[in-house]
Amino acid sequence: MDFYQSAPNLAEHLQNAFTQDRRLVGVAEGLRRRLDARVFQDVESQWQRCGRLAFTEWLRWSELAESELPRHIAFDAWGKRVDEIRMSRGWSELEAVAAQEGIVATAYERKQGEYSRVVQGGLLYLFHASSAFVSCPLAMTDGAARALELYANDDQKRRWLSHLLSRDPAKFWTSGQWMTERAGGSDVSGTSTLAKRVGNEWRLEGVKWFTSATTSQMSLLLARPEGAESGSRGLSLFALELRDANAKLRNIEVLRLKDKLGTKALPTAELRLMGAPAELLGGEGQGVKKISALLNITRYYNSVCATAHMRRALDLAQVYSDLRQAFGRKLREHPLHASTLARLEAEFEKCFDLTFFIAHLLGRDEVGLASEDERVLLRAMTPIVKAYTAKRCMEVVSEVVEIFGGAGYVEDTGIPKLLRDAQVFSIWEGTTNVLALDLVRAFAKEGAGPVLLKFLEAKLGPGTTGAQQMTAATRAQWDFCRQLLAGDASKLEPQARELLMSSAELLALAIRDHWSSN
Ligand code: MFK
Repeated sequence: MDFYQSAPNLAEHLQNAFTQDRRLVGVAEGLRRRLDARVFQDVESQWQRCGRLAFTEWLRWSELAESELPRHIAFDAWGKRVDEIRMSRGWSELEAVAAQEGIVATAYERKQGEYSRVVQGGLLYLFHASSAFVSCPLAMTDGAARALELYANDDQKRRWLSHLLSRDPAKFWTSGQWMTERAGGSDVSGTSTLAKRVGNEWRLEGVKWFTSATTSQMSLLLARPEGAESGSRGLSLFALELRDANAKLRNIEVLRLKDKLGTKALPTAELRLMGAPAELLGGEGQGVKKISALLNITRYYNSVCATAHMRRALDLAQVYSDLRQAFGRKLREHPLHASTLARLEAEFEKCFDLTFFIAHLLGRDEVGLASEDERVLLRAMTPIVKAYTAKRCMEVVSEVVEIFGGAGYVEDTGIPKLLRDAQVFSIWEGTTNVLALDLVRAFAKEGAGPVLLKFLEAKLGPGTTGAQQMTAATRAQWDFCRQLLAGDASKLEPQARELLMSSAELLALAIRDHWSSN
């Protein structure tokens, strides 16, 4: 009889993305000890429901969104410019799910106090890998909500936060974040979008080169008010509503959709602003500083999504290891295969622990409970964890492709897509080098070096359990970091990347027991 390999089926073999995930269950146990019983019960039952949906309904919607890619309809049949972005039903259903589950709202309702970001992180983590990258507009929506919370006036908050934080799909809006331009790229000092005063209004003119939430209802962006100085210091933060009451773009033209390596279901476009009406946020100036509030949230999302992406790839590899027989036994029964899987799981666990630790710090900061040291630690760990999880994600997913052998290289198994999508995490919201430089900025401007050193000393210094768990490799990283962190922050740049990666390894060891300790 002919042989056909059975495909790994997540719903059939693992049932629930929450209950089968030892790390997430560990966080839930930590929350059970820390939250009021009724509050915890609601979290647990929501995570359980989402864990089931992630392997069933949401997965089917995401597959539909991936098979019906976004289309830009520039003109109608009669030649009138319409600039419609046509999306799959799968995409709309997933946006509705995101609103209903309160993936953004949970962080602002703050029902779980300092743990609200952890609860939200769990929801996003369960959603991401079956979301066809609806997680991307959610990241920007959340970042926009944070920037509005910090910088908008009462009227702007009332008009916009009520949409961004809604759980009603009919009312829910997503927001874009438009920074990148043709000349500038990561260096926003080259921003050429001009903001002109026309009567009492601001009107924007320019081209935005990467806008990943083209179907959003609003966006935050950087522009230079007429007459403002050149360079990044002359930029201001603006918000605009993209569409009028008839859903027609307001003085915005879609130039084209990007043909990207991955994230194909996500409509990323080039846009021309032709006098688009906008509003200043928090007055003129300090645009980069203000949009950093948004960036730090989207970088946190990037960490959660990269970690979730790794988990999905590993789930498939784990199932396949039980299904596939080669050389006389299941893959899992081969010692080399088992040790390869164990190494990948260990990489994933470090990423998971770092990500849910910063979720806790972020939640503490947002409810005003973080100490000054914790605030600075969060500032330094945000770029560290973003860059580290992105790089590990690519390595782990690439190994998973290998685990599937030839099948991993064939498109309709769905495995190659995982690798293409993994590459985005190290580019989106700042490349590894941009983040290493952001870490140096945190050292130079916020004194993050001594704070990080003090934190690591307390967890890994002589006599601690962390010290006993150190391997020769982490001990060498510890010596390297100690020397650099105690030195002159202005000389760190050439070694900033090694410093970031080594700090991540040490931090992962330091906070490994965060959820199991009391
Ligand atoms: C999933 C879908 C993917 C779809 C495809 C995606 C492909 C890629 C698409 C994209 O374009 S994503 C967007 C990528 N772009 C970025 O993430 C921006 C990268 N560049 C940076 O992050 C630069 O470091 C930065 C623009 C911030 C540098 O700008 P500046 O003006 O040269 O920085 P400067 O002068 O050091 O900082 C200005 C102020 O902001 C300072 O405060 P003060 O005014 O008080 O001195 C800084 O301390 C503050 N600041 C900067 N970064 C900060 C920050 N504060 C807090 N946190 C930060 N992270």
